[in-house]
Amino acid sequence: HASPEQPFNLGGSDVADTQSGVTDLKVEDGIAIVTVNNPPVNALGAAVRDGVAARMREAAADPATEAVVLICAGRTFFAGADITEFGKPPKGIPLGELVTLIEDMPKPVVAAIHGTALGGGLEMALGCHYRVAVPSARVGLPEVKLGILPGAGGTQRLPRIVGVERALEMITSGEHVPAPKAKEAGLIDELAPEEGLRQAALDFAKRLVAEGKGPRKVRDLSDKVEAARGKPEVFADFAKANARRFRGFEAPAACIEAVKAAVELPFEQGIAKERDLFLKLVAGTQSKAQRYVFFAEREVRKIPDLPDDTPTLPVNSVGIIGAGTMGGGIAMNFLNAGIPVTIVEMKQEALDRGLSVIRKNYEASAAKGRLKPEDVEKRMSLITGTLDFEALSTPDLVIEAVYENMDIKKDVFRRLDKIAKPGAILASNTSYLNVDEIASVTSRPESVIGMHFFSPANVMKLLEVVRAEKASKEVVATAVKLAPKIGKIGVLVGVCYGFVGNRMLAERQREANRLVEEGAMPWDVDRVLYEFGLPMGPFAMSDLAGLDIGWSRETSKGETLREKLCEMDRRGQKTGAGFYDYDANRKATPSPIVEQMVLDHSKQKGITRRQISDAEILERLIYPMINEGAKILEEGKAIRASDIDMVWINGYGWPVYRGGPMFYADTVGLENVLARMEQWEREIGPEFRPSDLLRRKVEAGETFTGAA
Ligand code: T1G
Repeated sequence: HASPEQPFNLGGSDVADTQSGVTDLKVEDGIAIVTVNNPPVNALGAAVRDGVAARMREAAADPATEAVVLICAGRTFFAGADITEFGKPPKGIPLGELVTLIEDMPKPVVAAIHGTALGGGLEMALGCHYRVAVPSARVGLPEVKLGILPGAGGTQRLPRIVGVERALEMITSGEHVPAPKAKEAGLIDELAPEEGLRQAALDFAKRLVAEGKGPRKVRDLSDKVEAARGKPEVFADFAKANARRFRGFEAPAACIEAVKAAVELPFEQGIAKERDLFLKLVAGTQSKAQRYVFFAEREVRKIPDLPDDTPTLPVNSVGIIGAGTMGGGIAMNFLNAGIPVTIVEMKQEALDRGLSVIRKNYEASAAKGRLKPEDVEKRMSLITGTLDFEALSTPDLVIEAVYENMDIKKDVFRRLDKIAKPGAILASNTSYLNVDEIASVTSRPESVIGMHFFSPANVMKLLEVVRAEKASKEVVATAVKLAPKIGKIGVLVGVCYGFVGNRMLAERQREANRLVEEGAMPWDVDRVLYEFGLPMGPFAMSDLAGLDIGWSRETSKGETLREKLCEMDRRGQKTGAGFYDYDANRKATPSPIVEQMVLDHSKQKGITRRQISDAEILERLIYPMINEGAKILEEGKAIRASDIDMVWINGYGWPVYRGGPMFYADTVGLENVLARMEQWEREIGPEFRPSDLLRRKVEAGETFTGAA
């Protein structure tokens, strides 16, 4: 599709020639063509809205104009309201009023859609009387992903065209619907040739005039909303069926309420209801968090000393060492992007198992309809398994995913250094270890970098790109730019133990274990984090991963709860018991055995247990993470606070509606975090010493993100 470099070829020179930032009107054979050009995505900022309103009024007043075509230059039709305007004093004609102005035009208005008509963009198209699109176009109402809902009539007009159920799905998921499917749903009237949208829209408008077809207002269509009248269960059932997906979010429930208003209320009152719900959400913390995340996801690509035009190296082939869980998951990311992979193992049996797991994962996706069967074969055809280490002499990028042990990794890199082709990028998937030390055993430290994938590597979006000291700018820029190409959010981090994510996780883990010794039960800690919005707490996570990772009977000292559980063969879900007891369906219940073990454990350590409130549990788990994040920023191991938040949202499932640990700290108030850390430093120990940056921020009355 179109990209910033190659604007979509709409056909007709005038569209391409429209000056940036203006809204142009030209009349051809009685058809007024209103062209908008507001790069990069034709966001509906105040100037654009006022421009379109003025052109529409001109077209309405011009007796020579019999119909109107609304089209955008550049990459895409309107991609929505201008999100940067939110939270600022309103300027220009409100979007809802502009949509109504278009709908009330005395002459038929045709929307000509390419790229993505999203949010306010689709609402503009719904204000038009007819819609023509190229097959590659996509339409949607993704406001819910910003913690809001369509605020310019989308919740009232969409159900009138596609029906209530489909509208509920589209508005609460924010999905992008391809134009051909949108046409089947009645959203698009005609598909235009990819290279001839402008002419097709013009011809469509001329036919309307020739056939005497005037404006067709969506607001007047009522049969689909009337059909749902008197069936309140439709909305209750939808909410129930999606409760898990909506857990913790405020916007989806408001979306449902707005669509319900489209069914139960006259149009104008439905619009008023939508407005009320929108204003409440847009002012709320959740929407601020989700808008912050939208921009943070794009900020991560911006590296101060690596301008956009930094040269990069080609990555047309990838070698992976190790076909275990990580190696196989990593391979899938490249296969999904159509990049061939050579995967190397030491034993045939491990190689065969690794390849069969990859195939099974794809077949499972195909079984769920997420992948066409032919794509399974296509992806599997791109991977070559071998025991021959020499096969790594050709790939542009080699990633080792071997056992997390420095000596083993050094040995692998010594061997790689001897055979990898000149200029190849040599990456380690290490989650903690010092990448500078790994680079030091090679003759090409400028080519060595960390690429830390998160398990399951084919699912988690986070990729920590670890910037080794001697890595060249080209190698770093290549790895950062590679991330979005393989569907990852790539965050550039510095070399330190655990980089950003796991270094902060260690703080939470230590406090989780301490809280259980002091008086909480493992299930209390898990519940508090689950209710906060994380997918699961640390103890449930340990049971899932297996308590015996890195544990062995020979070396076990039987001191920690985890070691004691392993010694009792309570190794987690896989043994039916760990911190929790599991039934045949792996449903977890708190274990009386573990409860007794915890009480004994505290006694053994001479700790008098106490009742610990949920609030204290939450603070003790999260504030030390925030403090560690501040240290990471101070040490320059992350470029910006929002990068740390990207790590936690995309690597650990931190709830997007809370913006990430650093954004959350801003909502709590840094002075409160500081006060607690000082209290615990006095009461518990020096590990709670507040970071200098945290202290400085509080003294200066500053925040980490400036977005809360
Ligand atoms: N407002 C302001 N800036 C935007 C923007 C928007 N809506 N969409 C994108 N940008 C910027 C983005 O920050 C980036 O900036 C550049 O454009 C390219 O974006 C009333 C209230 C359209 C699919 O949620 O999904 O309408 O980093 O890197 O990958 O009901 O942008 O270059 O400086 O993402 O090709 C609803 C959001 C708004 C769509 C293109 N609309 N945008 O993806 O490029 S709320 C959305 C996207 C609303 C009404 C409500 C994607 C894209 P920079 P990009 P891309």
